[in-house]
Amino acid sequence: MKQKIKDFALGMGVDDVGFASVSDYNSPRSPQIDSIMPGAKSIIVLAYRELSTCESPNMRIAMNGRMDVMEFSKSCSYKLARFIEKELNRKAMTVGVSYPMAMEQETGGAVGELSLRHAAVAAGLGVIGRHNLVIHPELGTRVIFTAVICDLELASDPPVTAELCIDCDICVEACPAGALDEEGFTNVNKCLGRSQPWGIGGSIRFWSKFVDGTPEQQKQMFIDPHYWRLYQAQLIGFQYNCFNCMSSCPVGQKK
Ligand code: B12
Repeated sequence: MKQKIKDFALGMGVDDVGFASVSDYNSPRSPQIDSIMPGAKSIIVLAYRELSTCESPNMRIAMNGRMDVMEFSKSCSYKLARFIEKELNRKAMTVGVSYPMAMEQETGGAVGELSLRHAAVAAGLGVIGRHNLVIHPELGTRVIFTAVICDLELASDPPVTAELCIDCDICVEACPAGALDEEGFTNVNKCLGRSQPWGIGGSIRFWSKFVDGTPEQQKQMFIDPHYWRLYQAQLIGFQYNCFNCMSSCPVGQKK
């Protein structure tokens, strides 16, 4: 059964596939799987190579590469879930790259429904590196995940036991926000402030200033490119302005 699912996924162009039994998924800060899908038995994790766009000094090009993966992955997850429902006659639910996300005060809007890093590690797709990202044995750090949760009983794939992170600390030095200074923990506020300047923080700051401004100041704020960037981000979704921890990692990269 696992081979049938794997062949289907790889046939669509997914780079790698891993299986995790729900009992092997342990992400203490994430919601219980049952709250997403009662009766879920397994998580199928799909891995996609991030293009070299993440190296571009032009952040629109870097983000466009991410949006390509997101669009492609959406179609792959959906097709795999349909395959499980139509061909295997079982229930399946998809988990996307990043959003929609719970926007609750308790989580600070920074906890996904399913932790794809914990799921990927449980599904034998890699190990966590110094940058708190999953390093895949072949794709290195340049890997993005989605998942399909289903009620098929599938055994977990063997975990990756090799220590893939080479402790070079290049990611730590490359982080412009110092968000990785403390080992085993990404400082969310530091990362967000630098990586999503047109995200919720930027939006709140803009509108808070706007409501206190005079009509002339408000007019100036609307003709400032900062507002145009906020506007664009709101139209097309989360816009990352930094990929350094991912692109600087030398593991698995061609010289
Ligand atoms: C919210 C979020 C963020 C928040 C971070 C919140 C957080 N602390 O996790 C912000 C906006 C800061 C962020 C930044 C980035 N993100 Co992000 N993010 C997510 C998202 C949507 C949810 C993560 C979540 O639920 N976190 C809450 C809980 C689970 O985290 P936690 O337990 O506190 O995790 C900490 C530790 O436990 C440890 N950790 C995490 N997983 C595991 C697993 C094991 C086994 C162990 C031992 C430890 C460990 O790392 C964390 C350090 O604070 C996921 C998608 C998803 N649904 O999983 C993508 C995701 C984690 N992001 C991803 C990426 C690529 C990025 C960025 C590079 C941004 C970019 N330009 O793309 C940076 C990287 C920052 C970094 N180096 O840590 C990828 C990671 C891919 C990979 N190879 O690992 C994911 C999986 C998206 C995807 N579908 O591929 N992200």
